Parts: sequence; C-alpha cells; structure tokens
Amino acid sequence: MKSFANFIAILLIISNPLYSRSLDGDFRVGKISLNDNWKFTKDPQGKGLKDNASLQWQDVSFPHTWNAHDVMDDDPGYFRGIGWYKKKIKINPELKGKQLFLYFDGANQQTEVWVNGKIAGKHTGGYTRFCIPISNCLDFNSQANNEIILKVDNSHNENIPPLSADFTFFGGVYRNVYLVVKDDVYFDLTDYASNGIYVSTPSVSEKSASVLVRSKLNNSAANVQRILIETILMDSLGNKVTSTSSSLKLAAGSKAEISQEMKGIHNPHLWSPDNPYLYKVVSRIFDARSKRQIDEVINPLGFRWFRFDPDEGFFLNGKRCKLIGTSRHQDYKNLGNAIPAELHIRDIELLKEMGGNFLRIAHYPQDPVILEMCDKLGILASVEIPVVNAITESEEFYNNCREMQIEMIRQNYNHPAVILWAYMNEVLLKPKFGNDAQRQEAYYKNIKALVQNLEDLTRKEDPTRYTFVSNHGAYDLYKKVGLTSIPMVIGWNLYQGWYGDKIEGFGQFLDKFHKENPGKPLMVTEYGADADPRLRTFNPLRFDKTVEYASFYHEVYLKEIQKRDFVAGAAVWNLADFNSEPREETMPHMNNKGLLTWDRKPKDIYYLYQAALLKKPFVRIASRGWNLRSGIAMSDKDLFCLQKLKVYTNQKEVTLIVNGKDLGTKTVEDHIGEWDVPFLDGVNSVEAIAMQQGVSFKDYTEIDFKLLPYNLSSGSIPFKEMNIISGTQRFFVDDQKYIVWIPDQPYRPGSWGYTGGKPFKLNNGNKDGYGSDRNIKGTFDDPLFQTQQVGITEYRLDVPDGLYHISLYFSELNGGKEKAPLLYNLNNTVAPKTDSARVFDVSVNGKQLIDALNIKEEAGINRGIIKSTAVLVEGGKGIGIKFNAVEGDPVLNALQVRKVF
Ligand code: GCB
Repeated sequence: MKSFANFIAILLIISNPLYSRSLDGDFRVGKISLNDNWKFTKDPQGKGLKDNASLQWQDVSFPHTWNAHDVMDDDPGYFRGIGWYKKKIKINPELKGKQLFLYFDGANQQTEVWVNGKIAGKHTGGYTRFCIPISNCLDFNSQANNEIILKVDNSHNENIPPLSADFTFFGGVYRNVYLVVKDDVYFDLTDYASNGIYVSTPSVSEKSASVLVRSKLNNSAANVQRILIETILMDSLGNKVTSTSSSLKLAAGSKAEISQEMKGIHNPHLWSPDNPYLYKVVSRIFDARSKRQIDEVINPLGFRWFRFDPDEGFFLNGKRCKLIGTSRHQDYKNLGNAIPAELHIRDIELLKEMGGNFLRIAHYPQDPVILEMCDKLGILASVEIPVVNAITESEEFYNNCREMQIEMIRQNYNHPAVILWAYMNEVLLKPKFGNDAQRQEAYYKNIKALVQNLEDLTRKEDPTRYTFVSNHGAYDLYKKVGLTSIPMVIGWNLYQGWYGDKIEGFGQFLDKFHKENPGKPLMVTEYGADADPRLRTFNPLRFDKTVEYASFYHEVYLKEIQKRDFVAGAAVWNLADFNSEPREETMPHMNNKGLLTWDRKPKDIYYLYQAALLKKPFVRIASRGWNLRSGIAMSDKDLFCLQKLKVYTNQKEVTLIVNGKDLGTKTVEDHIGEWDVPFLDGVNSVEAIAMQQGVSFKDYTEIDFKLLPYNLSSGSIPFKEMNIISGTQRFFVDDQKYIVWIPDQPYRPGSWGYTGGKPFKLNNGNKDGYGSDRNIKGTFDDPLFQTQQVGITEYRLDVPDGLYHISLYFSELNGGKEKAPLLYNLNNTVAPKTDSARVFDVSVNGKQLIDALNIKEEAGINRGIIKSTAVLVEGGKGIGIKFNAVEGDPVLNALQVRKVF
C-alpha cells in the first residue's frame, strides 16, 4: 500500500512541486499519461524554433493531429511538414537514479524528442510505439522546469513506408504519450518498445497446456544486481493457476534474457471467438536480498491452437472456423486519426456485433487498445506494416521495413488474437519504371529479395504465427515475382464487379488460384464497393456509389466466400468509411467502402453480415437507413408509390407489415426478403416479423415518404415541390435539408421531364457509373453537380397555376487539368480533355432568364452555380424552360421547383 501511495505522489509532483517533500524513497515503477497541456505549432517553412517568433502556439492535448480538417477542404493536399510540441514538467528529486522514459503509442511519422535542449532520442515510422530514455537529460532539482520539445514530421520521405496509399497520412502525436518510471532493473521496455516479456504456449490441447515466458531484463545500475523473477499464471478471476520463479545475477549495465516454462496446466479454458477466455501472466522482479518488488508487467494469455489448411481453410482449436470480418482504418469524422480510446473500442464492438470473428489491422499497426479488444471479444487478427503500393530500393528503406516489422511483432507478441503477421500490400500495383523493361525487372528482383528478407525475419521473430502478404488481382505478375509462394498464406484483394467489370470473375479467380497453387492457403484480404449513403437507386450499376449496388456486390461476394471451404477467410474493405485525401468522386476525400459511415452509422450492408453471421435470431429492415424517400404516385387514382424494400434475416421466412397491412410472408433466400411496398404520403410504419418456434422476432422503422403527384395538377395530391437530378438513375437524399432529389425522366405530358440530350459520360472507357468523378468545389452536395443532361433543349413541368420558385443547377464538367488516375481504379479514370466552349440562353415561359450562360467563365470548371427565379404560372401553361444553344451543348444538372402559393 505504501509504495502505491508513493507512486501516486510521484505522479502528483509532476504537476505540483508542493508534494515533493512528502515523499520517501521506496518508489514503485509505473506509467502515467502525459497527454495534457502541450503547446503546439506548425512550422511550414521548417525553420525550427530558434528566433522564429512568427510561430503561433496553441494549446493541445494528445491524441492530436494537425490534419483533422484540412483533409476535407477543396484545396488539394494537406499539411505535410513539421509540427512542434512543447511542455514543461517538474520531476520529483527523489526520482534521481531511477530510469525515466517517454513512451509513445504512436506519432506520425518521424519524431525527435528533446529534453532541456538535448536530443534524447528519435523514431522513424508513424504506426509503431517507441520508448525514449530521458533520465540523462533531466534536471531533478525540485524547482527545475524540464522542457520537453517534440519535433514531428509527416513529410513524404522516400525511405519511410508508406510511400503512397489510398489513405491519409495524418501528422502529429495522434496516440497517447506516457511517462514511465522504472527502477534500475526492469523488464526491458527498450526492446523495441515491447514490454520485455514474450509469452507463448508450446503445447495446448483440451486436456493440458504449457506456457513459455521469455523475459528480457535490463540492469542499468553500475553494480551487479541479484534478482528474483516470479511469473504467475492467473485465471480470469485472478486465482493463481501456477507459477514459477528464478534467481538471477545481472552484471553491471547488462541485459539478459531468461525463459521460464509452466507445464502441466490441466483442462485449460480455451480461447475462441465464442468464449474468449483470458488468463493473465503476471511477471515480477524482486530484489533478491530485500525482497522488494521492483518491476511488474501483466500480459494476456489465451490458450488456443490454430492452422491454415490449403483445402479446408482455417482451424481453431481443432475445429473449422471460417474467418469473416473486415479491415479497419483508424480515422473518424472531424477527428482525423487522433481518436479517443472509446472510439477505437466501439469499432471492435461493432465488428463483434456484426458477427465478425476476424480483423485485418490494415495497413499498419494501430492503437494498443485495438488488440486488447480483439483479445477480449474473441476477434482473430492480422497485423501488418505499411509497405503499400511500392518500395524504394534503398538500404534505408529496407532497414526501416525491418525495424517496423520487429517493432510490430515484439510489441504485439502476447495478444492471443494475433494469428498472422503481414508486411506488404499490393506492391506490384503499377509498374514503377514504365517502358524500361530491364529496370522494371531489376525492381521486381529487389522486391522479391525484400519479401524473402521480411519473411525470414518474421518467421525467426515469431515461429508461432503465420505470415501473409496481400496482392491485387494481377495474378501472373505476383506469381512471377514470388509473392504467391514465399509467404505462408496468400492474401488477395479482389474487386471484380467494382474496379474490374465482371462480378463472376471473383469466384473464378479464387478457383484458379486454388487449382494452380496446391498447398497454399488463401485469404480474401480485401473486397468492397463504395456506397455513399446519400445515393440510392432502383437500378444499381457498377461504380454508381449507391448503397444498393454495394449491397448487391456484398451479397454475391459473401455467398462465393462461404461456399468455398478452401477460402480460409475474408475481410471486407472496410469496416468504416475512411479519409483518403486525394480521392474525389461523390464524397471527395473519402473512401466509401465502409460497412459503416465515417461516424460509424451502419449502412444496409452491415445488416447483411449480421444476418449471415449472427447465431441468435436476427431480422433487420435493410433499408432502414433510407428513411426519407420520395417517388411518384402510380396513377392519378392511386395515392401511393410502389418501391422496393429489403429485409435481411437469418430466419427462413419473414413477414412485412406496412401501415398495419400484411404484405405477405416471403421465403428468405440468401438472407434476403424483398417486397414492393405501397408507400403513402407521410410517415409509413414498417414492421418485419420472423417466427421461430412460436416466438416472434421483429424490426420496426418509420419511413417518411414525400409522395409526388402522377399528374402535377392532379387534385388528389397537391403539388408542393420537386427536386430533380439530371443524367442519373440515382436518388440523392439530403437528410440535413430534409429533401430528396429524384432521378430525372423524359417528359411525359401532364407530368414533367426533359426533352433532348443525353446523360454526361466521362470519356474514360468506363461503361458503368455516372457523371464526373471530380470534386465540385464549394459544396458537399457533389452528386448534384456531377451528373447532367447534355444537349437538353427543353424542360417541362405541367404544374397548376400559381407562383413558383425555381432553381436551376449547373456546372461545367468538361476540361480542366487532367487528373492523375486514382491508383486503385484499375480502369484509370481521368477527366475528359475536351475543353470546347459552351454558351447557351435559358428562357422560362417565353421570358429570357439567362443570356449567354458560360458556366466556365462565370464559375470555372467543376464548381456549381445555381440560378433561381420566381415564375407566375397562368392559364394552365405550366412551366416550360427552354435551352437555346449559342455554342456547344446546353446542360442542366438539377432542378428544384417549389410552389409558393
Ligand atoms: C486496395 C487497397 C486499399 C484501397 C482499396 C480501395 O486494393 O489495398 O488500400 O483503399 O483497394 O478502396 O481502392
């Protein structure tokens, strides 16, 4: 008790020197966060702190990134450069002689630590932990203010992976920082910032198990130290199961390693996704003479054994266990990568609630709490270093890769969740040397050498796990370079039906690999389709970014994965939407392949996985996320609109009740039940019910439907407003403004629509998808401006007489600088080069509204403009908008008509 109180006192003195006199000498080792009250400044010119009075300091706490917001603005790029952090701390004089460290869970990507003007240490790499000894730089005088300065740099560096990738390299001290106090002898946390202990289970069966604990020790004292190492195995309740102890003599200033084995553990509780039973391994160092405890480290332990079989997949504890889960990036809306532990935790809970049992921690090691949660919730995991897309052929790059691999393995060694270590993702994405075949071949050879090197290193560091790399679909190339043979498990990132055009190609690819590579286990390490939750359709198309296409894609993939035993597992790309600053498309700067949105709201597809994976009865109205809808009544007499509605369930049959009316019971196929629902104007109640042995399982939602009249002047549904997007079959749901934009249609008398023209198409050879893939500046409603009807001559709305407010939306989508193709888009989307003039007049009901509109001149390319006016409709003439070409083709992107009275 005494020593614990002392430790607290030490911690207090850091912020309050008044406590210093109340301490006595017997300090416990410990670790306390040092996240608060830092000063931060960016140093765009990299001038340093000396005589740089122009730097503006701001108060920050860790986790912190300087890129939380600039990644979402319209200016291409985000700040990649130097940031400085500083802070003053007082250190209790009684700590003199102890070993003090600054421990970083992560800072992106190069960090220098300065203490009182002296460099204490450096670290390279943005995703692994590091530990910097600072005792030698500290002033232990009770009045002394010790100044800590951190220089963090996230500039591009050819020698540090990742070189390029489809995610944002947020800069800053974006994870926790701790002050660690150790005695002279300690479990060696300077061993790549591990905790100095390495736990493995040389034998495990249902009947008995053994535990091997390797402890690395550091004696920083100037004299010999006699110590006792005690290792205790505790069950989940803290009861001692077994223990072992060893005496040791450590030479002055030396390091040592001992192994202790605890055998004959009977009937161990096994760790598995269904029952993630965790033991604790408590490691303690005692001074042999005084028996004083001088260090303590606690690690998790799960008894499990596993294997990958090339034909039968993955086995855990002797039973087949198909691994299904997701990958995960670590960023979150408005926070960048600087997110609190609770949000990391929530992600793993969401994966578990989805029924997932696997997490590919890609493309880099993440916050320690992630694996802590995987251990706790029973999620098997792989971890990898960020060698993505390409390598640099330099000794420094290779060394950095090796260092990162060792850090990753040693820091995460004790997590029972980890089954795989990986070290490369799609390194053959693009030829690096264009047409220079000879140079390209040399590059491939160097990649192969690095693969072999990292493979050997990994197997040596940890013979208890498997290795893998993730390749993309260029099968022959990866085979040639050796990436289908060197690693123990081969991961494939497959996007047939997304980047590649035929979804059937997915299953075919798996079968081909399996047939031609006997003996090699396979995982689908990525598959996914972007879904912008604002975009909905009844005509899903590859690349249209609608939730419906993504749902279709996952329905097909999941089925193909589940029917092949040899597919050991699969990870959806990605658990949640994530930032990828250079991306444009419908939601610029975002990759929308998440099953959850950036702020972790489930998309329809998340429910598909729940239906497929959860064991307990599950029924979910899939389209519950689309609870603001609009559509046209079926006829002048019918006051409803028929639209599809999907339910995902793991039950055999499901019944749908809408507005109290039974719409019938459907036999569920592949977890799907689908109905044509007659939606009424206003709030519709929707209930899905499944019965299992007399017990009913239900889901309920409400869908607000804005019913539009079949004929606009129909008496039964008075015309209020219409929002129409041109050149697309997608609905755009704007939850914030609470309106729905419906897809355009050709003019029908009595109703509304365009005459003339055709939808805008990128001239990129993509036959699917809609509109432009460029960021539309000045708006978040990009889809409204990315599609258009080109060559339109007229728009008519046969509305009743009255005063109307109308808004016409335009943008110029042609021309502009050629965009570098998005690396992952294997179809190499580029904006069309055509830059021809476009000038047209617009008149409304015979009156000229706009003379010689030249969008490019008025707003520039890829920037929307909205022209609004009021029009009085008389004599049953409706609204007629004429587009008169002066030069080039007139266009219309969207149209809003609201009746004033
Ligand atoms: C990939 C990459 C991943 C991308 C993903 C995509 O193959 O490994 O980093 O984010 O494709 O969405 O294009």
